[in-house]
Amino acid sequence: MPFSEKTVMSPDDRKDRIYAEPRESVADFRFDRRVAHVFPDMIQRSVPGYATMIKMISVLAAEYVQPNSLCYDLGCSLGASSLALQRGIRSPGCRIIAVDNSPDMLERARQQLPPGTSTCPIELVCADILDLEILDASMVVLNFTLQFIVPERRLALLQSIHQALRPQGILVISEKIRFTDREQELQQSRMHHAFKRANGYDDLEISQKRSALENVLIPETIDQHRQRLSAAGFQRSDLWFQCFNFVSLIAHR
Ligand code: GEK
Repeated sequence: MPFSEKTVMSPDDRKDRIYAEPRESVADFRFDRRVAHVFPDMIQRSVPGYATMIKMISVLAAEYVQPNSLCYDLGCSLGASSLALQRGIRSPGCRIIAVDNSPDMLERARQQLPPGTSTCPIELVCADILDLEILDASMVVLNFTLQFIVPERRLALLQSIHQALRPQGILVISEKIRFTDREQELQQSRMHHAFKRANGYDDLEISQKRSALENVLIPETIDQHRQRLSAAGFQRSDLWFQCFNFVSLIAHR
C-alpha cells in the first residue's frame, strides 16, 4: 500500500492515471474534466502535507475569522479548503466565497459539497480571481493557487487581498517553492519525487506531469513570496509549514 500521511484509498475510477501512458508530446496542464474527476487523489498523492494544511485551515479559521465577515477560498478546486473553513469558523454571520475559473472543477465541487445546512454558507463562484472584487474579509486562503497566476500579476492580486482584509485579518498562502541554491533545489525535488513514487506514481507519470506543469506552475523562492507580501502591505508573514519544496505562510494584515 502506498505511503501517505493519511492513507485515503480512492475508488479505482477516481485514481489519477492521467499521465500513466506514454505520450508523444505533453500539452500544458489544464484543470479540465479529467483532472476534476481524479483531483482529490491527485493532490493527496502529489503534495506532501496537503491533509495537514487543510486541517490547519480549520484551526486558523477558529482563531481568526471575525463575526459577520467574509472568507475567501481563491482557486477553490473541489472545495476542500472551503469545507475546512466552514468546519473551523465559530463566529456568527459569516459567508465563504469559493472561487475558481475552471467550470469543470466547480461542477465537481457543486456535486461534492454537502447541502447548505450550515450557518456559514459556501457560495461557489466561477470567475478569474484576478477580476474579482474582494470585500470585507477576515480570512483569505490561497492554497496552491498563486503558483498558477502569471508572476507579473501576483502583486496586484495580493494588494487587492490586503485592501479587503479587516484589521487582524489573515491570508493563508500555500505554494510549491524553488530554491536559489542549486544543490538544495536538487535535493528537495528529489525528495518530492521520492514522495510521489512512494504514493504509487511511476517515473513516467512523474516526468510527463512535470513537463505538463512546466509553463503553467511557476514556483518562486520563499524570499520572493515574503518580499511580495511585504510590498503588498502585509505587516508580517510567518512560515508555519514546510515539507520538502512545499510551504504554507500566514500573512498578517
Ligand atoms: C485546495 N485550493 O484543494 N482564477 C481562479 N481560479 C484559478 C485561477 C484563476 N486565475 N488560476 C488557477 N485557478 C485547492 C487546490 S489547485 C492546486 C487548488 C493544484 C484554480 C485552478 O482552476 C485550480 O482549481 C486551482 O486554482 C489550483 O485547497 O492543483 O496544485
